[in-house]
Amino acid sequence: MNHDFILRKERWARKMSGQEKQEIRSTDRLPPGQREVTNFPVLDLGIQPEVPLDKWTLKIHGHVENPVILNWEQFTALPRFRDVSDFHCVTTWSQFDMVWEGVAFFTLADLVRPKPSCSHVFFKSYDGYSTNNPLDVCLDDDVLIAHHWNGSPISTVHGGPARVIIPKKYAWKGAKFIREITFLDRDILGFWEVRGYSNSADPWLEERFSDYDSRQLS
Ligand SMILES: Nc1nc2c(c(=O)[nH]1)N[C@H]1C(S)=C(S)[C@@H](COP(=O)(O)O)O[C@H]1N2
Ligand SMILES: [Mo]
Repeated sequence: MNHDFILRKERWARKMSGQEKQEIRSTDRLPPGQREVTNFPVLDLGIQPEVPLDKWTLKIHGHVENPVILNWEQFTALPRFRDVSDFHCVTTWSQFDMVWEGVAFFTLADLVRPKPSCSHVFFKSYDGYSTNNPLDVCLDDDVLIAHHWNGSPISTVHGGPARVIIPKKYAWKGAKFIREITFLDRDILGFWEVRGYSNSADPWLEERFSDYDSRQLS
C-alpha cells in the first residue's frame, strides 16, 4: 500500500480521535486561526497613560507641505467620520461590528498634504508604543483616528483620548493613545515590528510573525 496514503490516514485518525487540535476554518468574516469574542479584551504594554484633553496634542509632520500640531478642540472640529468594522488581534481573538467614530485618515492627509516623496507613516503614542504602515494602507477608506467606540468616548484602557484604527490589518498596526504621526520617505519599524512581528500584518494571509514575510519572499 502507498506509504503516503497510510501517513495521511494516520493523521486523519489522530484528528478524528481529538488528539490533534482542530483547525479553525475561516468563514466569510473570521480570518484563519481566529475565534470570535464579544468582551473586547485589553492589550497593552502595561502602561495606560492618562492624557487630560486640555494637555492632549496630535503632531502631524515629516514629508508634508503643511505640518500641524492639533489640540483636542481643533482635532474634534474636523469632519466626523463613522465606520463599522471587525477587529482582529494577533493573539487570535476577533470582535465583529466595532463602531468607530473620529477623523478619517484621509481628512488628516488632506490637511497636511503629503509630499510626493512620502511612502510610509510612523505612529507614536503616549505610552511609548509605535507602529508603522505604508501610506497607501493608511489611505484606505476605513482608516481613522477614533475618539468614540460604540457611541461613547474611548476609555483610557482602550487607547483614549484617540486611537488609530486600520481594520484590514492585525490590531497592533493601530496605535492607541496616539500622539504623533510622521510621514516618511522610507519605512521605519515600530515596537512589535522590531520584535519579530510581521511588517505587513494581513489577518487574511495570517501574516503574524516576520518569518511569514520572509517565506513570501523566498
Ligand atoms: N499605544 C499602544 N497601542 C496599541 C497597543 C499598545 O500596547 N500600546 N497594543 C496593540 C495591540 S497588540 C492590540 S491587539 C490593540 C489592542 O487594543 P485594545 O486593548 O483596545 O483591545 O492595540 C494595539 N495598539
Ligand atoms: Mo494584539
